[in-house]
Amino acid sequence: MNKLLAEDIYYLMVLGRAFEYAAKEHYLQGEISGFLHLDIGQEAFSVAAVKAFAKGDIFSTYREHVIAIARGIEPGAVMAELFGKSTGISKGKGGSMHLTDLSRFFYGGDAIVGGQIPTAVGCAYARKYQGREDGVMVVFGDGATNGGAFFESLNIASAQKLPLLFLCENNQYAIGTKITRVAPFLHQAKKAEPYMPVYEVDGMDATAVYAVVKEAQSRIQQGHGPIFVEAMTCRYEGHSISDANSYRSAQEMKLCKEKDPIERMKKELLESWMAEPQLLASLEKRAQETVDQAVAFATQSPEPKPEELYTDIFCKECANVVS
Ligand SMILES: Cc1ncc(C[n+]2csc(CCOP(=O)(O)OP(=O)(O)O)c2C)c(N)n1
Ligand SMILES: [Mg+2]
Repeated sequence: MNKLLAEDIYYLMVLGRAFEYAAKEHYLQGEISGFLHLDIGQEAFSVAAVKAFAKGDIFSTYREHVIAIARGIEPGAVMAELFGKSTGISKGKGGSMHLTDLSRFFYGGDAIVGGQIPTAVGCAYARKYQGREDGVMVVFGDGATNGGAFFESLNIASAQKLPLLFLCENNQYAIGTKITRVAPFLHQAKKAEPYMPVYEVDGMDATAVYAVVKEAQSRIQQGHGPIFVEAMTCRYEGHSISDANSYRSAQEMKLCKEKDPIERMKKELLESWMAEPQLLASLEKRAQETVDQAVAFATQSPEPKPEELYTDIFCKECANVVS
């Protein structure tokens, strides 16, 4: 970590939060439809992990807007995707859970909980076969670690020494179900311990997340096989826009927000990196302006044309197989 990178991470976290609040507002106004899973409170994890995992392939959960932006996708192209517009990163056909940009080695989210994990294993196998060294990172929630495909993926990735970083975002909830009701322990890294080295990190601390993911990527690049990192986080909103979050007490939410990752990074910038308060204010202003422009871009963009309905649905070869 250096000062410039710390400022960039701070900027992206502020941008991510402003983006999510704007998405919420426009959803409630009826301009966005379908599912919408907000990342508010978890920005340190989403931004710092992606910034640390340079160049490699990234597979994400459906809670992915901030991850996609941190990977370098234009906020306007993400917002337009949520609006279902033709200028969206998936041409308006994917929506919130399917932001994909192959040019950035970002394969997007998956609406099937944990569905991205075996896909990432396949990608890691391919990368090893091709002799590419950057490695693959797959992001998933605590709830996804209860699925069978997760354990199968740990098993085969470990047996084949695949260059794969399993990155678990443990916000302690799968929709409204507390993880300790459906798993025998709070920390899900325990499940990976028989198979590979595991790391635990405070997911509300961007600097710590950055350091752990950087170290993990460099280790998987050395060919020793997969690594499991678990980051403890806290989401501020309900599971999705249609969840009122009524299963968490005011006290639990208060404790959660006391660890706010943006405030923490700001403090670190001011106290450890001697950042100028004016500089941080200008980053905050730029982040809000960028989000406003993203909304304007999405609003003014055209709908996909009806003749686009069947394009980009299957690759050409797959279409031949299907027909
Ligand atoms: C295979 C499958 N089962 C159930 C669902 C319904 N579902 C959607 S999100 C979710 C919770 C997942 O929780 P977690 O993995 O912790 O991710 P988080 O939402 O906390 O980021 C469930 C059960 C689904 N989409 N796919
Ligand atoms: Mg969860």
